[in-house]
Amino acid sequence: MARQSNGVLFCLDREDVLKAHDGGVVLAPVVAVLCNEVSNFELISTSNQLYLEFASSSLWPGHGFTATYHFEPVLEMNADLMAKLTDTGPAVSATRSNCDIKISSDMHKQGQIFSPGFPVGYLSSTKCRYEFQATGKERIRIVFTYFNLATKSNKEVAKECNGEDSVTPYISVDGRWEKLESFCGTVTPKPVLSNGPRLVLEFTSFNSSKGSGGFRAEYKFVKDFAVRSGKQLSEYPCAFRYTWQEAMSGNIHSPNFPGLYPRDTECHYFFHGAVHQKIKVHFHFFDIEGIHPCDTATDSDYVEFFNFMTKDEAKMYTRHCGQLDPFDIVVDRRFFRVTFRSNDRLDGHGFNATYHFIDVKHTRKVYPPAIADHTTRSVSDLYMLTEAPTVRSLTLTNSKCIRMKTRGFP
Ligand SMILES: [Ca+2]
Repeated sequence: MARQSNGVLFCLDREDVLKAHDGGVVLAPVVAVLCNEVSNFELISTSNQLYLEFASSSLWPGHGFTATYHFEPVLEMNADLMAKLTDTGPAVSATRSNCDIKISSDMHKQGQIFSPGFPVGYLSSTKCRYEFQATGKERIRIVFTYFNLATKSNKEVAKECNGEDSVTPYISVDGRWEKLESFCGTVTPKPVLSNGPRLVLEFTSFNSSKGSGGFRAEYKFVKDFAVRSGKQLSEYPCAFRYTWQEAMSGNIHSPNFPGLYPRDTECHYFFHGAVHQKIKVHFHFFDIEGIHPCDTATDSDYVEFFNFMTKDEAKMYTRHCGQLDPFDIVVDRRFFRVTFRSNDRLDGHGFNATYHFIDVKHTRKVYPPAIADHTTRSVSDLYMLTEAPTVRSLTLTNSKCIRMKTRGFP
């Protein structure tokens, strides 16, 4: 199917999708929903079963999909790897000819990695690859807990890492290894989250550390995209639900915030209020790589807001991208959805926001019975009025008159 130049591109509402469940049954957690055009997408199951579900209900024909599959043995921890993960002394790094490490989530769900010789120091002309492989919904998250690499200029932060000792993350995009921003100097980098089941960190030294200790980082195979709030829904690759019963207010943020968000990622945040509530979301920070109108023609990532649950309802949706000052979104309905979507190039730091379920105030006055059939009330009474059996009409504050039928009206 041809790629649309604008409009809704995420997979949630698409009629033609390929859904992958991490297990042998349809109830197994959904790890990927593919739609539109995708190439070289890789999926690694957690167990020896994977369930693919293809559905097409649109009126437009497509070319479908083709894929290859492999049955692979589970990687196991060996003595050499154990030594590399736990032995960080300078004697080991001096004699070790190969400091490359491959870590699968089958072995460890979390742990630490170090530069060679940490914390004493590393040698010159060293190159180490730390290769990670996740399964299912997991992504690899790296959080640096110590960072002190030697720089030529001895400045605190080297502006460009060219020719400097550095750590560089690589991710797999369309089957190619793509380099992300390199880290050098002494400022601790922000967390890194992979866009799929593979991530490589490459440590390169040109000079000996000269007293700089190197780096230490925690790795973790995470299923929650490092989103720390709401209830994660297993029927989507990345979705979280927020209800008024669980919390009247709280925080939401983009995957891996405050680090860069991962590429090719779609996350949904669903808000469910009570009948008499509206929803307000205040964005404190907003940095989504893209330019207006935030569509595919401009290669933009975006955040989109919806106030409808099904396609049949009256719709409101607005799309945002770029670096924006703090702003509010207020929805006079009990349902709200925020959808984040990133493409396969360029990154931003995402968003951070606070949400509130707000009880609509009932400012209704007491009127004499004689005018009970035609009276003027504020719009905030709307929810109450729909429950009242004797009301025949109401006037909104913008002077439009709406005639309503309610229960009990003759
Ligand atoms: Ca992007």
